Amino acid sequence: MNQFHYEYKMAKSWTLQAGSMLKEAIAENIKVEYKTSLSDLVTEQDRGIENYFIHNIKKEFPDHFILGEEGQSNDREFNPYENYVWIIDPIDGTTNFIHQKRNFSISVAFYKNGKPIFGFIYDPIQEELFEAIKGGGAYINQSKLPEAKPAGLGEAVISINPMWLIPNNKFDHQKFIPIVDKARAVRYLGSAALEMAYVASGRLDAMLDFRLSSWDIAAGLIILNEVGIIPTKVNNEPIDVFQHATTLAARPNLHEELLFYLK
Ligand code: 2AM
Ligand code: CA
Repeated sequence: MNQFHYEYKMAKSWTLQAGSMLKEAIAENIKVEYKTSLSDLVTEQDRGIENYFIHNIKKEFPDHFILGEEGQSNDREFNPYENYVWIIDPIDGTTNFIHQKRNFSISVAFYKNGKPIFGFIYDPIQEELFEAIKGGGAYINQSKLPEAKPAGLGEAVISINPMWLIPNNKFDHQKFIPIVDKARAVRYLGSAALEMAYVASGRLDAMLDFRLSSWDIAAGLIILNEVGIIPTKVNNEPIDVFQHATTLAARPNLHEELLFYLK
């Protein structure tokens, strides 16, 4: 990792700075725009924070590429499996940012030739920085997160996107009935990145979400991996961070138990 120490140091300082900017922004009037529908929101902060990262990355690392949710980097076509790639979600949980002014995060990950190097998920309201360097363990602020322990569904608090619990064209919603029935409790936070960080830190025992994008999961995958949790798609196929994916991240045992109901 020594090789990427400078990238890591810069990424950490940009992420914390971006968090401060978002914290300031929620005290102001947030202007909302719609992307594809009334529930697909974007704000000038989504674009502003993404541009902040793009500006800094291009200045420091001009040969690196950037994948950001708002797509503002204007990178020419590139093969993510053969380059240095920064994967940025400037605000994960934009709806929460607008409505709740909390429960959102900044997700930043750095990959080399398709392989994870490091990732950050920052909740600027709680001032919680989840981070991991591949092979170096995962941390919340300065505290190392322990290896994930097994758990059964009956003692698990799990996060499910409610859209999966109603008839939908992606998945048979009836498969979730026994899961909701048997779980100790079901929650939904609304920031996929934070949900992954919460699974890594034991606040949630599992999270399930659909059709997530690279920027929603890139940092979370690295952090989870460091505590011994390997997220998969809900059909148990491996996740390729550069493709859309359903996501099932759960403690050992619970992952298998959930797959049993989802098959
Ligand atoms: P976002 O806030 O960065 O869009 C709940 O909405 C979770 O699903 C969030 O992490 C959100 O990320 C993600 N998500 C992915 N695609 C989405 C979409 N088309 N509309 C709303 N949320 C989406
Ligand atoms: Ca976003």
